[in-house]
Amino acid sequence: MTGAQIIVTLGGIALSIFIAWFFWLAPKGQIRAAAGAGGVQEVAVIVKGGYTPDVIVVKSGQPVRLNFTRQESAACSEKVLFPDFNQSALLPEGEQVTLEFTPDKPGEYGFQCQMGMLRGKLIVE
Ligand SMILES: [Cu+2]
Repeated sequence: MTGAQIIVTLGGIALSIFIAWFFWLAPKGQIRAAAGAGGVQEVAVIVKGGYTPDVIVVKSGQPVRLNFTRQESAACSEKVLFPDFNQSALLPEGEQVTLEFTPDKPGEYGFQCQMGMLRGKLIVE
């Protein structure tokens, strides 16, 4: 085999492994926030019959910015609450609403709609 063939073959194998991981092993709806410029950990959350992603992993002591976009008109999801951080926001349909705060203690913190029917979890490491 030539070098190029080896690279293509290895690339194919790596891709297969990634696809297997992605579909069978990766946790569904969980995301690890990546810190962008300025060290803000930014995550987009879609609100539609639930929160996607509904498990968000962030680092302690760094600001977190959550951009919620509600893609439904059901009254249930019109407000999102983070009781542990004293944060809440109204989510008008189709509008991006940003919540920003800095978790300073590792732990697991729930977030939910105002009736507690939709739930998600913020994991602070
Ligand atoms: Cu609700």
